[in-house]
Amino acid sequence: MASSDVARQLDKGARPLSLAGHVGFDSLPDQLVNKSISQGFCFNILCIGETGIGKSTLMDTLFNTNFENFESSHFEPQVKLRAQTYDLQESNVRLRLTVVNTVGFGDQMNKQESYQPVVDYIDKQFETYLQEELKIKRSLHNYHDSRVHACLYFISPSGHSLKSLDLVTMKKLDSKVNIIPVIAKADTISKSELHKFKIKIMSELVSNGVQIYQFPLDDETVAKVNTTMNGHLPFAVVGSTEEVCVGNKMVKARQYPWGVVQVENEHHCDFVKLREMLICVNMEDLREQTHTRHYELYRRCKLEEMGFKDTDPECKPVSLQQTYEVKRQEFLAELQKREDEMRQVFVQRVKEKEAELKEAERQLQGRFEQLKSRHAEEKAALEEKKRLLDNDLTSFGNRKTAAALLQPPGFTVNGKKDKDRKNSGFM
Ligand SMILES: Nc1nc2c(ncn2[C@@H]2O[C@H](COP(=O)(O)OP(=O)(O)OP(=O)(O)O)[C@@H](O)[C@H]2O)c(=O)[nH]1
Ligand SMILES: [Mg+2]
Repeated sequence: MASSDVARQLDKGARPLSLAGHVGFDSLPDQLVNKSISQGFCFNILCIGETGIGKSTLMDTLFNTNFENFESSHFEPQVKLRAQTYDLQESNVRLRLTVVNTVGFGDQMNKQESYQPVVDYIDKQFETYLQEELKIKRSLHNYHDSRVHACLYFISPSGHSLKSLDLVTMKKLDSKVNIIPVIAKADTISKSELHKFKIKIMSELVSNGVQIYQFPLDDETVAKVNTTMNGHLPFAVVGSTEEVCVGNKMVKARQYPWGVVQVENEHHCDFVKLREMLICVNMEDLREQTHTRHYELYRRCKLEEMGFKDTDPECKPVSLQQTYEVKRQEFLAELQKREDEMRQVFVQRVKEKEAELKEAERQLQGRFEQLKSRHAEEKAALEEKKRLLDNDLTSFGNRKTAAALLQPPGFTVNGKKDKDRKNSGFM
């Protein structure tokens, strides 16, 4: 146990005792090893780099196998991610390896959003894990962890400087994943240029505040080698699945008209350093960092977004249960408030509608009264006319009677007319 751990335990009041004989808990590390071996391991690598930069070749070279490789076109409308999972075995250790490749990275005219699908992919894996963790019935022991443990960022061997796409992407990812930058196709750059290029890249990363993964120094057994390797970053790598005869041995190499670049020769490139650091020495640290640093950050932000906190505004610790209760009360109060508001709005609407209906009724009544009075007026006028006509009729009847009385007997209006007609010669 490290001395700092002992000190921490002493602080908490633990009492050191010496054992009189062997009890057997010194087998705990062996128990852990056995358990881990039977469970198997899982490791996920994300390769980010332009189309054709050598991602697949490097993966094949690293794991000494032939993964399924699809050549990407340079005409993808946007960046996509393709994940493939393989079960590998070395001695009695099983490794479930997922290789995620960017497809179409750096091929679009507008590269502003190129990093977004990568960020989304990483977040989605964290989210899936978080959802599993938050389940009542969790099955984390046989859960296929798809969180990205290492991100190999392939830098183009231009010898100049990083592209803005590289800086922007790495900056967006450095709090989410362990970034290990590598200079791809390092056989295409001369030794002196490579040295300068490495220095330039590191200074650009520092000046832009990009945090790349540093091989850990807290474990004494690997602190020395890790310190040396941190000084070699970014690794300049060469990939090849071809074997060339060098001396009397077949080695992985790239053969050119002027010579052979041996992948595993440390004078030729940093491939061995990368393999050593990524697979042999720091694979477990990469997995641990992913869980304790990057996932923890994602989880914290997500839970805070959902309103959970460890302390109240007065910095007193609050439990999840208390936070939940407060949230529940807030929610119920909000619900009640909304209900009251809706009720008020409803009452208001009913009142408005009632007023509208009353107004319409009043208008209708007014119109009815108007029509009624006009009708009465017209009726009175008609009655007056009728009365006058009746009067006329009566007086006419009277006059007719009077006229009939005044006529001499045998005189008729017709007789007069007959006579008149005879006189006028119209017969
Ligand atoms: N000079 C040189 N060529 C390499 C190296 N690694 C790969 N290549 C070549 O580069 C070409 C593309 O390699 P891939 O490994 O398919 O590249 P990729 O990044 O996986 O390509 P996509 O998946 O299509 O984006 C092939 O012709 C490889 O032989 C290297 O280290 N040096
Ligand atoms: Mg590929």
